[in-house]
Amino acid sequence: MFKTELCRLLEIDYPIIQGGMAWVSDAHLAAAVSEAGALGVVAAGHIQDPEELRREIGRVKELTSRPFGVNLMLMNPLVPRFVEIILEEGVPVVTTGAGNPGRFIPLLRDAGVKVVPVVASIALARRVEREGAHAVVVEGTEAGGHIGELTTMALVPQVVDAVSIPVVAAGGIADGRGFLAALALGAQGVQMGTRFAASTECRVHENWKRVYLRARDRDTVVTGRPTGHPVRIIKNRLAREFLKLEKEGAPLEVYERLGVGALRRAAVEGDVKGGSVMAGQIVGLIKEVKPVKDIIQDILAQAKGELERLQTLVEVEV
Ligand code: TUI
Repeated sequence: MFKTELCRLLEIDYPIIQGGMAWVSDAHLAAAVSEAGALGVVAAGHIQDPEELRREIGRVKELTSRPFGVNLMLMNPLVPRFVEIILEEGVPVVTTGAGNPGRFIPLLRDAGVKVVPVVASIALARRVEREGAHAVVVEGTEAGGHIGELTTMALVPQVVDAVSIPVVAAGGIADGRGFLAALALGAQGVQMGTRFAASTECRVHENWKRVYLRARDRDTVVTGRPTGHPVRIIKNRLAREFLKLEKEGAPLEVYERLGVGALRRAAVEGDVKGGSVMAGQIVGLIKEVKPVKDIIQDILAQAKGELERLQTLVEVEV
């Protein structure tokens, strides 16, 4: 059930990728997701010592023999060194975000690494396809963290029509209905971040998970638009400070000062009022923290049930 081209490409059982989340998705979460038959992804966005990435990759390999990925947040200046380590360590899959991974694709591809950039536009999807990407994650503005302008619903089918490589939908997906909807839009799979952050195996601070469980539909906001790097976070004290500065037209350095260390403060120290709690709009749907295996199996079961329900709508009466 639900085996797609993406499963064959990445050698996984289910067409589900765990989003790379700086300070949130470590070896422990990634290995749990891979062990459950999807693709676990270690985030490198927050890593400041390349040898720490090597150790993190080593930890995943100790915990699972299944395929996994490393996510490169392209604004991190250490990315060129991270790429060397990824090649040395034989990492099977690389996902990228927050930029154009173009110059790294041939290097990775030639070494047998599957490259799956996260994009938020047709232009970048086409460009990375030309440069040799194996698939693209198309991320809608419903997603948490750094985002683009278009919704998943509008962007996914447009990218599906614009490229020949498999498309993976991201942004606003956390259950079997979203999964099935993504396939209906022409995607070959989904990537989910917020849902996996609220898993038992995720080692983000417990306060972060509590905020997720309490969050409702309108509890995320987009901050940082004036900086050119819009970021979706939970509407807390920090978010209100950001929005106030934006209204006043404060100079960019002021935002930057406020933003430094904010994600770490929330994810590691549990300061969920003064820190940056990144979350997608679908956070309001999440009612319990559960094991990664249950998250995945519940999605597949719900999608199957919903598909059967839809099939009754097209049955011809005799
Ligand atoms: O990268 C993400 N999500 C992220 S990265 C991150 S860390 C961060 N923190 C504060 C500010 C900025 C980053 C937190 N969440 N998702 C993938 C993604 N990539 N979404 C949107 C994009 C994107 C946007 C513009 C990719 C490329 C792009 O333009 C590239 C170009 O040069 O054309």
